[in-house]
Amino acid sequence: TASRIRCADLNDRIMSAKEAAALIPNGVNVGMSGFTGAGYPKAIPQALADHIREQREQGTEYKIGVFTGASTAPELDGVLSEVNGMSFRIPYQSDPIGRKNINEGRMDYMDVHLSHLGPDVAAGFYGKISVAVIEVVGITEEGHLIPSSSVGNNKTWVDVADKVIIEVNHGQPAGLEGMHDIYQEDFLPPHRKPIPVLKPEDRVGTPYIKCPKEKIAAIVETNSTDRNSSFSEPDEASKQIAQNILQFFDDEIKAGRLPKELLPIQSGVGNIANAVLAGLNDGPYKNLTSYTEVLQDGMLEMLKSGTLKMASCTSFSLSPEANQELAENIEEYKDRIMLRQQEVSNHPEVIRRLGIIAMNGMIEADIYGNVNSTHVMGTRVMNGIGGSGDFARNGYLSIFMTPSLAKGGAISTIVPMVSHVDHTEHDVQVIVTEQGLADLRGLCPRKRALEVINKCAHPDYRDRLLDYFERATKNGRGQHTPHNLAEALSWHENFEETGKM
Ligand code: 0RQ
Repeated sequence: TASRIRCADLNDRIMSAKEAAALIPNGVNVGMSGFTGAGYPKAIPQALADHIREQREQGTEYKIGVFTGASTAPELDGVLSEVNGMSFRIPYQSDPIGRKNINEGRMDYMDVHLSHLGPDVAAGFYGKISVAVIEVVGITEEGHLIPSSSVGNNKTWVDVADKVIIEVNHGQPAGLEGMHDIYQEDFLPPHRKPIPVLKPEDRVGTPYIKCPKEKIAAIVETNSTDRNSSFSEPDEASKQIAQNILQFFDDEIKAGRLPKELLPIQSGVGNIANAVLAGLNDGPYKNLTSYTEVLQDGMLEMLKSGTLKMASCTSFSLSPEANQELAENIEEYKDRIMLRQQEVSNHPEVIRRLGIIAMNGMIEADIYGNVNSTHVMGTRVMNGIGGSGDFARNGYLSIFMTPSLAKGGAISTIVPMVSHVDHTEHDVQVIVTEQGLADLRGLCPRKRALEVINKCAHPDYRDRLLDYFERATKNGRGQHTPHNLAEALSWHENFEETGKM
């Protein structure tokens, strides 16, 4: 079915993944498509990994820098991590082998706000990106690219690369065409203009990525779906977290601080976020909107039930079952889902204007409301900050959620001082666990501490936290944000030494 390549001039560039991978020189930076397991190239990274292995057997170290939208899948991050073929990786990633390489010091990784990466690359902060490898569902008559299940940074990669290598994936629904909105204005100062998104559903660009035909160096045809994993059924803790957030929304509506359709919601990745969406779907809401980066199962359910009127995102992150639901009913979803590039889905200006309700998972929070989203025990990266900072800093409401315990109770997710800071106390308004919800708006640090400890900490750790705080208020040091510095990180140290905080 060659009809997905509608531009006959490009037929001579169709080749095998192996031939296309050979066009990627040793040592270059490559911009690849892919965002939370959706829309990543599926054949070329594998062919490249084979090439890297062969080169190594012949004595040549062959590595590339890999820039994406966000996390990908075993076919990209997995295979390239396995051959240790990435000298540099940015931004958000979640591959288990890649994570091991990073945390054991074999791979350089840099974590950055997702809205920043595209413009910063275009500005030249990261050096040259020579090659773009992009999955699409098709190529138009003019040679423009129809993105697949994610947009991510694809527009930027195509703009800045000298060579563009395309994977046309026949396994992605052709019906995705028309769901994308690619903003074409310049993002670089001093030419930046206001982004005219005044409502989540506003279209401000074109449904395809413009690409000069002469840049297209290779086209590889593939036929497979995104390899997304299923979400686990919400457990009791997740359900209780969802209930606590729903109660908070009710109270905010009653107090006149939120309209009854709420404000556009953003929801992070992971099982907890998905459970919160399920809770919203079971609640009394109708005609909500969403302006988010990832559309996961819970949001598709909400679109189906009418709880959600429309969703703007940059990527899908669906289970195989939800993927099938989308593919089979894509015409019904078409004008209710929009996929934008991540500079726009996560743009501070738009997030601030629309008044987004940001809901993100976290690793831990401290008693003053600083949040760690990325590092286990301060040193080992989990996934990355993703878009949580874009939304938390700029949203109307910034909510962080987690169960109060991790690893079977060996870890309290509420600690005296976070072991790594992603979101400072200034960007965090609400912290929620299954124990309760701490509303930190308008509270000074000492009051925040009592609110967080009393509402969110697990009873097994609550008294120890209160004891820490009370002793800190009597130690004769600063009383704005009381701390016992030598003890502040002792809980993490305990865990590293004994396996329990
Ligand atoms: O580990 O997988 O070994 O069981 O972390 O934790 O509780 O299942 O929660 O799936 O919601 O993920 C912060 C990682 C939470 C995620 C994080 C361990 C826990 C488990 C997962 P196992 P849960 P979730 C939009 C927004 C940053 C990016 C972001 C994340 C695993 O939400 O990556 O928000 N956020 N982006 O056991 C040690 C602790 C722990 C801990 C949890 N305190 N210490 N381990 N875990 N707390 C999307 C994008 O930007 C792309």
